[in-house]
Amino acid sequence: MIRIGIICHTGIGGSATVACELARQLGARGHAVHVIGRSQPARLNPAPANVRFHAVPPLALPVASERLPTLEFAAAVARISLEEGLDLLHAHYSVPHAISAQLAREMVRCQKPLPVITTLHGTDVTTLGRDPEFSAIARLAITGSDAVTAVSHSLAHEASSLFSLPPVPVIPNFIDPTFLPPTHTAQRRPRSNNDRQEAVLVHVSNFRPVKRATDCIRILDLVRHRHPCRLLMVGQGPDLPAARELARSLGLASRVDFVGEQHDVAGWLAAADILLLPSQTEAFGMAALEAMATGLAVVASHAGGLPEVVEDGVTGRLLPVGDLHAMTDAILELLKNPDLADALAEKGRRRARDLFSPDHVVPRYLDLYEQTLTRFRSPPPVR
Ligand code: GMT
Repeated sequence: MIRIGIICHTGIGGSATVACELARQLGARGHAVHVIGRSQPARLNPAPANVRFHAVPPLALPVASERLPTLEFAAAVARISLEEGLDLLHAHYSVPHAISAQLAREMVRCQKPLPVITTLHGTDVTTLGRDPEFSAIARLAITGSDAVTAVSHSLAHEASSLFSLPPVPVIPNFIDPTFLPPTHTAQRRPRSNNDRQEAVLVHVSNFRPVKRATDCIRILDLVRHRHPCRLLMVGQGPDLPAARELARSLGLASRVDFVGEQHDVAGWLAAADILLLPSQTEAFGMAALEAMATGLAVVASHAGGLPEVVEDGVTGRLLPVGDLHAMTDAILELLKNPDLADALAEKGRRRARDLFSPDHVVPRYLDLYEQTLTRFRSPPPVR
């Protein structure tokens, strides 16, 4: 049994989903898991077997008007590591969580060895790694970790070339098919040959500029002239007002439902025909995997790690970033050919189950934990 501290974001983003589901899976395999984050994630309430959540509150320090999240996390992680006798820390995102974990490792060094394993999720490399001010800290977060993984080959290559690192091992994200309540699959929208049936597109994201959420509105505008169609926009973030305004100015307000952040993403996916993910880049694209697992064809950008998740022409369609006409044509082809859409959806479901199931992925994390602990416990070579 390994005592594992998982440090992660606790919202509804993909990295939080993966970290919480990893905690659940490790707990189910008999390991003691302590998830450390800002606020109780809905996915861990009620807490699964052998999993405990520890909230890190903001520090009320009269001399510092600024927030100090990295230090707040470091102090909490060091304390929890000693109280709970943790064997290792697994940080999700290099900045800030790997930095906090490394500070905690140094704070407890005299009392216990505490290796830090870091999983890179995307913007910690693709955005921070290119930022002239932050790239040095992003690099330190990676090189100071005792083991590093990336969620896709695309991200691993980018990290190694940006920071001149040896190859970074890849452990992909996963989805637990049993976590999707059976009613969702049972309620899957029936496809129809009827050309006049209104199709439903769905987009799920945090509406950051990298998601190109306004592309979804423009694509709806192109599709609806050739097929009755509406669009579900699930999530919220900086580009939400621009997406709303674009929908209004194109006369599409009544065809777009902005439903905000939703915990039951699977339920919204099941109410749609096609997932639309026109991102500038995605390290992995958790929304695409969730769509595949719920039996939905995906139309997405050919960018980042998406081709590792969605097989073009087999489980969905991947088109060049920003090519709205190609995405529109791909959607229309699927809407006009429900058998093709069903075939893609079925292959997507199988791909999710065969390549991205917990049983495929979780043992790889456990192997890495064991290897790292062995390395830490063995005495240093005699010189
Ligand atoms: O996409 C985001 O901006 C959120 C971020 C997150 O914290 O979940 O997503 C990143 O990590 C996910 C989980 O590994 C990946 O599925 C997303 O592709 C990745 N986002 C980007 O690379 C833009």
